Amino acid sequence: MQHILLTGGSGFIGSNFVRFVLRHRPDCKVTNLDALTYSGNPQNLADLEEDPRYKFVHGSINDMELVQSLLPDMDAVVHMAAESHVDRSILDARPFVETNVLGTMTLLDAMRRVDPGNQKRFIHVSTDEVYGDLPLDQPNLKFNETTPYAPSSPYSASKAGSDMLVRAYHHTFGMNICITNCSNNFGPYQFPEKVIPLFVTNLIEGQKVPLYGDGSNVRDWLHVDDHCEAVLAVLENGAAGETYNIGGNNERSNLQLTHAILEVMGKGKDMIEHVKDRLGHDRRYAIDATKIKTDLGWEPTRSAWPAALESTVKWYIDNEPWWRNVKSGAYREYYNKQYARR
Ligand code: NAD
Ligand code: TDX
Repeated sequence: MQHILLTGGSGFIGSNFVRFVLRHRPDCKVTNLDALTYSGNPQNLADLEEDPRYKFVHGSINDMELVQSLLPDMDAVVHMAAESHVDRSILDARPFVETNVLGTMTLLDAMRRVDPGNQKRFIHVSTDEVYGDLPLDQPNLKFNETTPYAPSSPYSASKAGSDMLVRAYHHTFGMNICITNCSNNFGPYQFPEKVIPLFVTNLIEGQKVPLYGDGSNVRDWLHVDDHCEAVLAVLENGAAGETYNIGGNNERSNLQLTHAILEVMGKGKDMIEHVKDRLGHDRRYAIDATKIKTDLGWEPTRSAWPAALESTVKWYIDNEPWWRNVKSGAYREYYNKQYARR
């Protein structure tokens, strides 16, 4: 039996990962260490409260003593805890450095103390944004594992910093690590500050959708369950010290995405509100996922549109109490601050 310490398991990808692992590896146990920041929500895993294979620990990855006390029972760490939203990093970069850089370093140092022989695996879940962005007029260009890092937002700079630390701890101390760099995820339980759940829930509420700039920016959309499957494949079979890019092979401009959501929801283009662009807005992300396919046999099977988008929209329609609760209180303050300026 494999016992995984998952950080950030109460967030979007983390909660989907807990469910995915317990469904596909019934012998596994998962302990979720989560600080329950604004994006961490115990409701995301309410259905697993009675499952003896799942345990929740409320705490921060920056708490060295706590992390050290948890590690001896674990076979592996899957590190997802982060400040994850680009727009918030533009408002205030500090929490991004504290959690993404210093928090990752604390985890790595705790691993070294508890596991000096490097028996335990450490999977660092990162983003394609560390590579910067691609031009819109050269569709053949994609990020691969040798693309130089060129992060352009405070968020991606903090993730790049954490990736570099993880690489350095492998090089210097021989730690048994892998890094995954993934494209934009979508699916159930995504915090509605991210574009798909924001647009879908706005439309259910009868509000317009705020499209940044001219909507020409391109993202590569991956269903969260495809991402979870890829992370599990890396955990089980990835080679120590290696990086794996994970993508959906599903590029869309934000305008195409918005039109697709409007169509699925039966709404007109009059619901689009063009607002001021994001500062430093990356133009295009695109992943070349050849390495993970060749080495680990993984490729996306759940991300194809329109089916994957339709089922995601349906999830938000069917789970209105979940997102109404999330969109109340402090979130409203953030939303008003974010969009009042635009
Ligand atoms: P999220 O914001 O939904 O969840 C983050 C979780 O981390 C929350 O539960 C939060 O409470 C927890 N957390 C934050 N600070 C913590 C701390 N100090 N200690 C313990 N827990 C803490 O984010 P997400 O979208 O699920 O992203 C998960 C990971 O995947 C992140 O590392 C992100 O950079 C990466 N990623 C996300 C995407 C995407 O499209 N969402 C794509 C590629 C990579
Ligand atoms: O209101 C909006 N209007 C809009 O046009 C929002 C919130 C976003 N957008 C645009 C900006 C981006 O081009 O939509 C695109 C997607 O935006 P986000 O959902 O904020 O995602 P992005 O900035 O691309 O980053 C995401 O993918 C990589 C995740 O948030 C990161 O955690 C991940 O690393």
